[in-house]
Amino acid sequence: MVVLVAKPTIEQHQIPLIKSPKQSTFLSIIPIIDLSDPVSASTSMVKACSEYGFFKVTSHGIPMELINKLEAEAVKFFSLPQIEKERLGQPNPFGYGNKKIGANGDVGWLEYLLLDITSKSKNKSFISSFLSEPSSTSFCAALNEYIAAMRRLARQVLELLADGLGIKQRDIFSKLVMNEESDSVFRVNHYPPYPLLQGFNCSLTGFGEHTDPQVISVLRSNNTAGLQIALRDGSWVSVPPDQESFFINVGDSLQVLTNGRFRSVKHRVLANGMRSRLSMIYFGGPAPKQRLAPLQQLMEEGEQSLYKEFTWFEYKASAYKSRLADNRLAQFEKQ
Ligand code: GA4
Repeated sequence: MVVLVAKPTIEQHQIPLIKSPKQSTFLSIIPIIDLSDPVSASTSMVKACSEYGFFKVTSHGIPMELINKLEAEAVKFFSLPQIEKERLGQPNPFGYGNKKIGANGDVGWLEYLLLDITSKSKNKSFISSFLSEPSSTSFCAALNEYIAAMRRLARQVLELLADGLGIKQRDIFSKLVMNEESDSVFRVNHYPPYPLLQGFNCSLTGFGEHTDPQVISVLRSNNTAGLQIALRDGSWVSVPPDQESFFINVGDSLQVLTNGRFRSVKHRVLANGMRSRLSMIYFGGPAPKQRLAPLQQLMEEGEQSLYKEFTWFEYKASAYKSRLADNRLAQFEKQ
């Protein structure tokens, strides 16, 4: 008997296609910050955050061994049979997710693990059931060690940013994400290959365009391209992958704290079709009751706040009602 199985079509997944980037968009304008020279790092970081809201850090001191260990555990997890991963339930928003991003209809060509890493979190049910499987002990150990390293790196970057802005209180930004109640998230994204697209000159949307709501995001990916950032003129630039460095994104909260001096960068990921991409992102967020408003230390005489006051709790509640591409800060802007 011959069983005809319909070839999976792109439309079937309802995932938007994007024209593949020209090689020229890879021409790198991405600022590279060498952390071994803190004085020049702080000045160039401020420039990068104002111009792009994005930069790459080198000489970060995080051992490749630790990075590779977590990557290998993640690859092992995503290689599990689909049924086993699905047994973990639907993300709410934390957990294992496949193609659906958030709760409002966004989709992408990826599967992911989204973890609540707030130290005081009571919402640990997903992590504990997932991590209580004997097979995940080594994943759990690698995650804990890696997340601790991400917190330290975020702290270092945020302190250098305070230095670069000439703020005496070095921990003005970093204390927001180092606080025990800081609402931080960790995400591992796996963009599987999609070879059927070969020859079509287009890519599937892996993760649609958006800005990150938190203060800062620290991303590391394997050597597969896909990440793009939007410049001020709206054009997209491809970020050449570099598995030995970390990429830093300014989030919406840091844009507010700096009264728009720093730019929360719009970014997206294209699934390139031929090779799988794996990225691991730490999102450093404030505590729920943290009030978000431009820092007094930065305001010049007569300068008005661009934003109405709000707490991270309020911002997050409204962010979770939004679609990925929405301008989430718009409703908090002063007219
Ligand atoms: C974007 C940044 C982080 O990945 C994330 C995402 C979150 C989710 O996947 O649950 C959101 C998205 C992100 C912003 C708008 C809402 C919430 C999906 C979505 C449609 C974990 C986050 O904090 O905000």
